[in-house]
Amino acid sequence: MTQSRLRVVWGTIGCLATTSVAAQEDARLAVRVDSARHEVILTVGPFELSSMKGHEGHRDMPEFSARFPWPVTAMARGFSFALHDSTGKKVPQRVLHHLNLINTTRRQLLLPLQEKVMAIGRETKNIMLPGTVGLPLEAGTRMKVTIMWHNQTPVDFSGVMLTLHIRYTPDNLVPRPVTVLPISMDLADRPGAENSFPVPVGLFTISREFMMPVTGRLLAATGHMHDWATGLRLEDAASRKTLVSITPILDSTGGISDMPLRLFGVRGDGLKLHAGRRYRLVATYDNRSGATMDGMAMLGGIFSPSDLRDWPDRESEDIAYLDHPVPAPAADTTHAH
Ligand SMILES: [Cu+2]
Repeated sequence: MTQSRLRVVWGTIGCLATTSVAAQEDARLAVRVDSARHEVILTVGPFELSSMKGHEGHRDMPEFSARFPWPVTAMARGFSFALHDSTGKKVPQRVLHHLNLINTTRRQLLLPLQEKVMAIGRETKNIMLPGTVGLPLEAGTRMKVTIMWHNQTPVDFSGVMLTLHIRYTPDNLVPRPVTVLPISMDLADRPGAENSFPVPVGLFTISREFMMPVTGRLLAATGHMHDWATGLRLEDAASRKTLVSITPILDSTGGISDMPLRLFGVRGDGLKLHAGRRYRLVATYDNRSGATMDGMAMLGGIFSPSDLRDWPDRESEDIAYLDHPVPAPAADTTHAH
């Protein structure tokens, strides 16, 4: 594995950032509403992204973070995003490790961490839900955007701007869209810790079980994994039946070039998950890098709870993972992934 130095110089402050930059109301974030097109548009940048070939641990990847109030009461449907350099030329998505849009006022289903409204990785496609479903967000909701850069191309990019278009359905639409919320099932995530794990050389399988806290339908799912990942699946723990299976497409150097998106009838029944039932997440790697790597395995999806009132309160410290039955002490929830 190439241990090339990561060098990212922030456009406006010009310092070498290797840790989280918790900048509030950062000047590099602009938020506007296009009410004719029903879009909230986030523009972030500029960033100077030097080439950094090879994969390194997360602690070496610089992060950008900024907070903003959500501008409109609406049901978010999906997003599209693009990266351009200072000359207006398109920049490949491979410079992005991830971008998270976080709702700091609602917790996740399985962990007492803040809701990730969207999590975009280098392999994520633009996603748009039909207008019949949406994620409810009120005007003024305290949001946060975090970006982690990892320029894996051989090219340096200057003045990189990221534009994120978030499509919404207006609040007054009749009939009202079905409520969906993001769901994140993660092999390692827990409050106050990195959600990564060591992946030894060769074939490697790791699994984790959780007890579903609410009943609902999984409408769509995709994954986030690291180099040399070979698969991610969700099983019914009792019957061992595979419910979701995702196989990443790797390039010749083990990098993930495509992570399939699984749809379970976004307009139809979806894949039903039951409160009180055990599910198992299983990740497989075939690490041919020659050294132990930093792995991740997250199954992210869109989930429609049968009753939103069953969703754990923001104050709840409950953890659905069965390796972690005791609620953890209050921890920093400004998590990288
Ligand atoms: Cu990762």
